[in-house]
Amino acid sequence: KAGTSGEVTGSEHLRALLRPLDIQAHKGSQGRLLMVCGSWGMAGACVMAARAALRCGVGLLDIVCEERVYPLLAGAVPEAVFTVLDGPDRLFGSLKAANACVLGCGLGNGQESLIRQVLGCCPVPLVIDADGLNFCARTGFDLSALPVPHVITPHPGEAARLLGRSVAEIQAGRIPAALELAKLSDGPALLKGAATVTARPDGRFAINPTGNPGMAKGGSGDVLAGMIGAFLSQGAEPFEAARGAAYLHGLAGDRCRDRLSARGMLPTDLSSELLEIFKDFE
Ligand code: NPW
Ligand code: AMP
Ligand code: MG
Repeated sequence: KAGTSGEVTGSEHLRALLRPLDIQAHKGSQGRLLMVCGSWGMAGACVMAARAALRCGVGLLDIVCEERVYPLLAGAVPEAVFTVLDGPDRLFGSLKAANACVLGCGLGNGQESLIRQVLGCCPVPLVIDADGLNFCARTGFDLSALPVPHVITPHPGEAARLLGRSVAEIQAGRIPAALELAKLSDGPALLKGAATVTARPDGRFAINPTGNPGMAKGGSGDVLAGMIGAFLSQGAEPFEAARGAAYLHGLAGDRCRDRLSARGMLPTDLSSELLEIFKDFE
């Protein structure tokens, strides 16, 4: 289509994201990421996103959550600092302290006011996934009006909701759908699935060559959202953070398949595999 141009993401794009650590690095210089994720019944989504972000090197991880999931999350992610929500003031304080925020994984559809507050007052770059996207589709929230850089990460079901189409229609034209999503949100849109497409509003897009059907398991997308959030919090440009994280996520998936089998590998294995990949980049 006129005005569009695509390329395949390669290891050079990942290398550009994985800058060597400064000898003077301290936890305050390695990215401070806030997660507004997880709810009763879906605490695991937050745990998987959080662990993936930590494996990508964030210096500080903050998690905002409801009181009843706090004990679960705190037990599973001891590195994180928690804010148990009891009002908008505390939420704003957490957002202001962060360098980036991940919104939506495992939030469910009962957290409208929390999502509205984050979208309304977040002063830092945002990754919007899962129920953050479902909220926008349901309420017609205008993503293009967000005043901060933002990346949206729909799977084909979420993309169908955002564009008011069927999953089959999205899958029949994945590149045009990703480009349309990028225009709709006025920011990078990452359409997940085999051959993930990351598109920009200006018509440029990247196809991801890594990944396999062993990743088609609940939780894989939560891992990816945490990884993108980590790179954003470390100062990466949003499109580069998204396409580089997709490549890394798929590479971890391919290595897990080779080591563990496509059938048996789990989303949590992806985060562990990152350790081995990073050793090759250091
Ligand atoms: P169908 O069936 O083909 O019409 P939902 P969710 C479609 C959290 N999680 N190719 C497909 O539609 C998430 O973070 C929590 C084609 C499918 O049925 C969310 O907050 C976990 N179609 C929440 O759960 C682990 C595809 O979308 C439908 C497709 C709901 O998220 C799991 C499902 O989408 C989960 O991550 C593809 N590649 N991918 C936890 N442990 O806490 C998706 N579809 O209804 O948005 O449900 O993705 O599970
Ligand atoms: P979600 O549906 O949000 O859990 O996201 C699933 C993640 O797994 C996305 O990053 C997908 O791109 C990836 N994934 C799922 N199925 C496949 C597949 N068949 N090939 C490659 N990647 C996949
Ligand atoms: Mg998901």
